[in-house]
Amino acid sequence: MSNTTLSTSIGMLPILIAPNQILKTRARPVKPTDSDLVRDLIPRMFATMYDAPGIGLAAPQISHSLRLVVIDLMPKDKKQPYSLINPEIVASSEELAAREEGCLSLPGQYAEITRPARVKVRYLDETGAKREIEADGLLSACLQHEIDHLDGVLFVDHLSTLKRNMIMRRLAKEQRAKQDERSR
Ligand code: GNR
Ligand code: NI
Repeated sequence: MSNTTLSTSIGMLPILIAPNQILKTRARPVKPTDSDLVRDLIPRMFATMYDAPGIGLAAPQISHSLRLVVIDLMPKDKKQPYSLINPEIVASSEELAAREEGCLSLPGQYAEITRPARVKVRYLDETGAKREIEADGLLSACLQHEIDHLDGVLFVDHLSTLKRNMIMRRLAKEQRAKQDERSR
């Protein structure tokens, strides 16, 4: 079996790399008629995220402009998977927190991002049940990072134009070098 066939059969999906118009677009809400699609996408999004590896993945990153996110912080191989449909931040703390962020759509790029320290997020789980999470620390940053993706926002959009341009140029350069390696 070819490599491409293997990743397809396991259900993994290619991750879009910035700049890409889908990553800059506000995703549409999931509606009841999307249930078959969402049931198919959730396990494939987890497979893609664990393989990457990453701690979160938003549907626009796999070319589906839908308000759907998966998260698993995976502390010492204890899996705590969350599937979030139509997640909304309903409260944010005044207090801010800074943390180093990365993104599977900006591979190899990292920056310290300041965000509200705590958030309350309302969403539907994979069974369609209404849920709420109150998060701080890494989960809070990850929830905000993923919900940003649904609004067409990347972590670099929280930086100055100068820092954002530096990161985007470095990413383009590294991606060109990778492409050159592949075509050699
Ligand atoms: O794997 C990821 N790590 C991460 C670290 C700090 C804050 C957010 C994240 S999410 C990121 C995976 C990703 O790109 N999700 O969209
Ligand atoms: Ni990301």
